[in-house]
Amino acid sequence: MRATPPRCVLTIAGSDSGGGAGVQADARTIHALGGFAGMAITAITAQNTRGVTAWRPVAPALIAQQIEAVMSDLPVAAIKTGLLPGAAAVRTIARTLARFPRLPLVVDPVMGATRGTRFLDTRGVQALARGLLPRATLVTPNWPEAEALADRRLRSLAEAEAAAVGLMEKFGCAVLLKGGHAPRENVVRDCLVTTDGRVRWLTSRRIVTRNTHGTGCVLSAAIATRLAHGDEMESAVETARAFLQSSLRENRRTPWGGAGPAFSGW
Ligand code: PXL
Repeated sequence: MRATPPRCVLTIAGSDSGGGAGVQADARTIHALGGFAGMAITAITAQNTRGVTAWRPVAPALIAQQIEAVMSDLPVAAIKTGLLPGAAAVRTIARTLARFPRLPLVVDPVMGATRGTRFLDTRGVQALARGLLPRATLVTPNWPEAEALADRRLRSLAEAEAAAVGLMEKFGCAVLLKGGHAPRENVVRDCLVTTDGRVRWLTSRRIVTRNTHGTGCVLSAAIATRLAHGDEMESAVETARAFLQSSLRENRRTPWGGAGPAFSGW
């Protein structure tokens, strides 16, 4: 018996048929960290560890109806967004979430798949910047996504840090710029800028697996779950990074690799 019920977390994200990313990775992560996952599916992808073979967006009105169904019933304590399939979907989601201004919102600004498929075009990125990021508690761009949001190339850690600070000032939310896509070295350097202006570099050893798609999904879902439990931003990010690293290490033993927690008991 638990003394307290699990905290509900709503993930607004795409479905990955291979289970590596999207709502499938989010749900495993949320459950592993003591949460309960509600899910609003934004797109359906046909994919496996080798890549995306087809995908279709879910109509914005149906995305909004899923969000409303969850929010009108479950006691949601934090929200995360992942794959958003275009400007219209972003605008509808921003409008729907405006009714819940106090809930922590983690935005993973997914623009494409690790292996190339593009999900969000330039208009979608603009809609994200106008509608959703000003409402976010935290945005978690990888290096290329930060370049798109800041509208400039990032060629050094100093430029990355300046861009992360600039995004925090522009949108008024915390920024976690993830270094997994940054110039290759055997450490991963993430830059966290909180809304008090504090900058912290978080480093960890790079963990190589056969297939690391879904790392961003796991990280943002883990942060949202920790925020749902009442953690401060810095501590939520540290716990989520440690969780992702242990999941990656664990998944080196599966034949297919992968980012999220494999399954309980593995
Ligand atoms: O990792 C980005 C991502 C998010 N969500 C879904 C995806 C992917 C990448 O493939 O398929 C559903």
